[in-house]
Amino acid sequence: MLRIWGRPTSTCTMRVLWTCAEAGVPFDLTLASATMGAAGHVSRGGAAFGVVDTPAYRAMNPNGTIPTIDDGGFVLWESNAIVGYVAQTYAPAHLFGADARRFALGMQWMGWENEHLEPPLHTLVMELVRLDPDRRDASAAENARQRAIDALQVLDGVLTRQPYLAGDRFSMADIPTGIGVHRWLLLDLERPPMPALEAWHERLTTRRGFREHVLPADRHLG
Ligand SMILES: N[C@@H](CCC(=O)N[C@@H](CS)C(=O)NCC(=O)O)C(=O)O
Repeated sequence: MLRIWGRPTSTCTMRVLWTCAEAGVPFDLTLASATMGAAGHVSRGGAAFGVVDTPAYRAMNPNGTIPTIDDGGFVLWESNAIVGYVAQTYAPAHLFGADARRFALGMQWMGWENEHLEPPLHTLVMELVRLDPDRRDASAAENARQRAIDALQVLDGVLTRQPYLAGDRFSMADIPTGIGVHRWLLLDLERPPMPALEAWHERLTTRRGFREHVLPADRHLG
């Protein structure tokens, strides 16, 4: 069985969990993290799940980050690489139409998400939720809000012309981006309306893998 190390509250881990659900791949999840545990973020006084600092884990993933997978002895880290691997190996037709161009569009949007959406979202979660109020920086939060809006307008523009990011049907391109947008919509801040983006997000919320691994409120903002 595919083994996954990570935590269900990490957007990077969620990408892998949702992809496995889409692909129908059973998995065994070992809770692992240096920064969060059952009681939330360590900055709130709770203990982290750990595991990531053990020699055995570092031998698999020298970064000490999550997620990592082991599929029958094949070890892989970097969540988007894992999404691509699971899609290629277990569900090419479902996750990219078994088409090289649609696969490449998936890689494009996953790389874009890491580059343009993930950094401002990380800042917003830290500044609005996780840091002690006396350590927060309002101008960093506002700057991140603006950067997130700029990025999301790119998505909204594409989604006014097509229902999904790689075209007319759901694909792996929608997974990391959909998780980022879901988190954005949960944050307590001012958001300009983006109707095409919101309608796409609504479509994603009907998927079983999304409902199981992304929708639960306790996966976010803890
Ligand atoms: N680009 C890497 C990022 C890995 C990463 O930084 N993961 C975060 C969670 S999203 C992490 O390890 N956080 C610290 C922890 O929980 O120990 C990926 O996509 O896998």
